[in-house]
Amino acid sequence: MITVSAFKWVPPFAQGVVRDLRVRWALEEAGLPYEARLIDPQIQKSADYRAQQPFGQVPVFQEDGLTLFESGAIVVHIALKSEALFPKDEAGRARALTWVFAALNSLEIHLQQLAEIDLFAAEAPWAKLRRPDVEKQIHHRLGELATWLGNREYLEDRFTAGDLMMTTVLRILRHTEVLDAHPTLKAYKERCEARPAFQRALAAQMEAFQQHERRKA
Ligand SMILES: N[C@@H](CCC(=O)N[C@@H](CS)C(=O)NCC(=O)O)C(=O)O
Repeated sequence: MITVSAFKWVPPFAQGVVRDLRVRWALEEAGLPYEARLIDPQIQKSADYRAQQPFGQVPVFQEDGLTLFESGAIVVHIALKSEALFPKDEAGRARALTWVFAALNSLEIHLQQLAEIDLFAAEAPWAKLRRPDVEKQIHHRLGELATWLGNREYLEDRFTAGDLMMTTVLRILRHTEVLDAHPTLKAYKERCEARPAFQRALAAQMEAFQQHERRKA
């Protein structure tokens, strides 16, 4: 059985964007059953967990003695097993992989900076100075992405792991109104989020948090 590590609970600002969501979504698209392995800060710090994820983060993917970390690597590993995520032809697969990297390397690094400023340092003087430039750079990148997308439904000629990754990256902006300035990207993100596999993955992540909250109440 495939297992995916995920947090027992995170504060509301993080619920629905924790990175095990990408892996859950990929598994749902591929039709591969899995179990979530819920962890807490104590497990995160443990030597056993660090042997699986050197930084103590989620997600960790385990299957038949194979242990993987890094959501990008895990999604690619799953995509290689399923035509639902990677086209069968070599060129199509390479293009989809390109978009996985673009999401993580060309978009996420900028979007994550904004999230860290807003969610962890909003009142810090350095953050107030830095934020306008970060937001400007994000609008620039999103404008370029919107130009690429044009009237297409997806980044290539069909849904792939690249769209999965790009959607989860665009969700990092959900605490802002930044995407409102890029209506085609907003519609693209919502189109991908409307997929039943995404809805199941999101519900599964949220269910763990809700269960934890019910137990605490
Ligand atoms: N590059 C890693 C990032 C993983 C990551 O940032 N995980 C966060 C949750 S979204 C985490 O575990 N944070 C807790 C920590 O860093 O201690 C990946 O994509 O898997």
